[in-house]
Amino acid sequence: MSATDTIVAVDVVITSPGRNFVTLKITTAEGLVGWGDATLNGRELAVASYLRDHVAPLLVGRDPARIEDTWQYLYRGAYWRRGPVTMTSVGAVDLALWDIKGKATGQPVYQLLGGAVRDRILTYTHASGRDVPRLLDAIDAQRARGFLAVRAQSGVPGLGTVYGVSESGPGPGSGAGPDHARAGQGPAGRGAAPDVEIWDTDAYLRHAPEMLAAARAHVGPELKLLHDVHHRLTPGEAARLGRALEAVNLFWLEDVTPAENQEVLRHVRRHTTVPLAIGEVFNTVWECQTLITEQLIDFVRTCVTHAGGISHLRRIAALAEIWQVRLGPHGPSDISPVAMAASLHVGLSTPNFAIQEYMGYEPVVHEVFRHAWSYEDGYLHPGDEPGLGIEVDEALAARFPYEPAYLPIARRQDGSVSDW
Ligand code: EZ4
Ligand code: CO
Repeated sequence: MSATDTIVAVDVVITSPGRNFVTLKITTAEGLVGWGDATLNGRELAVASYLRDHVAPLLVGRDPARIEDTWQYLYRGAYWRRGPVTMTSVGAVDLALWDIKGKATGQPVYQLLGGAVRDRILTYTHASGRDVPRLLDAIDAQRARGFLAVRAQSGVPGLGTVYGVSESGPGPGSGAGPDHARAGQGPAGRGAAPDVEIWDTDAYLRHAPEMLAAARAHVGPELKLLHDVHHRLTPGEAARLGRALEAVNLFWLEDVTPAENQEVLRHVRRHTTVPLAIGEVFNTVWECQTLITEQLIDFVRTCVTHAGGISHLRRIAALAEIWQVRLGPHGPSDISPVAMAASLHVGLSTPNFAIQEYMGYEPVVHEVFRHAWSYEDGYLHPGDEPGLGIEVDEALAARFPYEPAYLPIARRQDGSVSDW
């Protein structure tokens, strides 16, 4: 890429190999191609339109080397800013430009970010079961594939389908090799409208400590155990749950409350020492600011694609580092392997990066998005290909047209809508 290279094309690729992915492709005059993930689960077409209709025309003719200036232009230059649709779009552009800079210089992106500070990145995966025995089997299946950290979720007695719990037995990964981990439960069900699940906080609070104590007793002291509450509790309930879980020695308890109100975490913090992780639905550093600077969380979970790309995730990491908060980014099967690549380049080069979520992908997703990153024995590595290390098979992608799909919504026993 010479100083005179310019962006000549900006395309949005929508593909649905089992689930929907939106991918940004930026092409330069010198023939370099950069890829970015723009997938926002259940709101895919809003991001596609934002990119196609409002961003692509502004990028053509710009210098692809000016990553930071382009970020400032799209974020600070826009009157309407923040929010998941905007920040996922900005993130996709940022990823694609880092990919181009890597290819232009022949370097993997982690080298451009300062080089490796670790040899490999600890990862955690999911295990779930309709009941505790099935959960324990699912945990065993993930341990057999080498995972050293596992997120445990189970059905709740008296309730039907519970979010994050696979209906189909031993959880993601059954039958697939560890580098082809599978997403057993699709968090977004295909269909014209969201499924409805019934939620009962009291039933959950009676069950969760028992379920997680059983998991700890089953696996022994070493395996890292995590649990996700998906924002369903009040601060008081969260504090009580945290206390009840202290003997389980969790690696983290995730998203205990809807954290728009960052201050409520002060209450949770005063009452329990359980490590807290929050942030997968946050889109900027400002949404984490109080949580980080008051040390109200131990791990910040912002996603490289939904929080404005590599450039912005690095800023969140830098603020968090000062306050001894570590990164544990979101990595579900509803972000594409392009986002996973970007997260791993940040992970290899960021001192306070603790762990990467890795739910895995169906085999066909690994074929559409060929990637240099790899999984081995509980750890991930971004690989050493120039840029992000991604090749998208556009012909294969074109064989899987978009299908509407939504995350479920939760209603309480009385019919009212529950918090996510
Ligand atoms: O619910 O990615 O920690 N991981 C999670 C995920 C999210 C989905 C939402 O699209 O909570 O499973
Ligand atoms: Co989560």
